[in-house]
Amino acid sequence: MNEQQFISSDFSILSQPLSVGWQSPSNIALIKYWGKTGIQIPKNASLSFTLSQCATDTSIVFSPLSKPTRSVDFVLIFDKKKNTDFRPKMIDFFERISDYCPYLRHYHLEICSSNSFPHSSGIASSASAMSALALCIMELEQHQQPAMSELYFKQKASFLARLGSGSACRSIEGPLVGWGTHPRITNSSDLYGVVHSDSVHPIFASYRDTVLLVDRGQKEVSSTLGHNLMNGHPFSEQRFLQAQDNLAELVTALAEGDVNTFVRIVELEALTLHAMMMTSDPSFVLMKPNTLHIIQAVRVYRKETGIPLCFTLDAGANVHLLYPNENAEKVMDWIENEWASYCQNHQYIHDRVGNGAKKM
Ligand code: 2P0
Repeated sequence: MNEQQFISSDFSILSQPLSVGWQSPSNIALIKYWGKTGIQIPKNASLSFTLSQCATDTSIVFSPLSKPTRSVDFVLIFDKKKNTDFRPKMIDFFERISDYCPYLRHYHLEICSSNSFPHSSGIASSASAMSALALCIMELEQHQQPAMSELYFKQKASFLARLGSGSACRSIEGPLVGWGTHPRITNSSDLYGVVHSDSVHPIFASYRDTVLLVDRGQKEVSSTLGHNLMNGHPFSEQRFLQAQDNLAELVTALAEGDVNTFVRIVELEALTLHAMMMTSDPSFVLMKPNTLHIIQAVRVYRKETGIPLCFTLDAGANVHLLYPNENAEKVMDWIENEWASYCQNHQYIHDRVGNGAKKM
């Protein structure tokens, strides 16, 4: 597939309003995407677990207009209130996808959205939000072109989501999604995410992710700024090569059920992401003291119990704890007893690996 194949040219505008709705989950990268080129083309391949509890619900009513507008005509209701904060990002998104979805200018869009996780929790919502939006748009496109294949529907949804926010292209399906060309991910592409469908040991199909909300504050570094800091970074080229190697090693570990290698690579990826930000110019320290407390305790806990609990991080202070389902009871007790007090307002979210977005 290349970009041209995602241009919709043969469509007929619906005569009646259409209501659609999708629930899309967040995802957590095991191999991190950090550094991009062109329009949302990743510098290295990434691989993520799709989550299930942390999700965005979006519904759209597409009402046909008597004549097309110059730009997409929309109103956004977020958490039941009219929202203008996200408007600039949405305008950029509609602009970016306009060549691929020219039909959008023939409708008024009433978009209603809400997150299942607490507002301003510090959990990145752009992945779940942009993927839910892209799926709603694809459902309209499918009504206009009923012969569309399921494969095209998902690929284009991921392609559009990527143009909204890179990591969003990994939130359409699950449980493991790769994005970025890589020899070990079958049919991988820089343009959209694909399910990592090769052999994966059952232990990873039911993995748990508990997100410890260490810091609920505003993101200190926007992802756009963060990705840009990789341009001209003295270690970036080496990092991009390392990510490709780490992904290859992780794919083997996933197939073999090798949890020790999984733990080593996943933690290395998280710390490398933060190391890149600490060594960029300007530099950023996004971990908080409690982030480090938790990281150290995870390593001690693993040594003492033999349970393969590990951590990963996004571009912020919150910690994702990853562990097999079979250890869930013990790890959840440990979290409640030891770590709840380190989280802001005692907040943490128990999540698990999921299978992707659902139609509402
Ligand atoms: C990831 N992150 O792979 C990495 C790891 C955060 C840390 O992708 O500029 O919001 O919209 O393409 O996807 C966050 O960046 O960036 C991200 P844009 P995005 O999940």
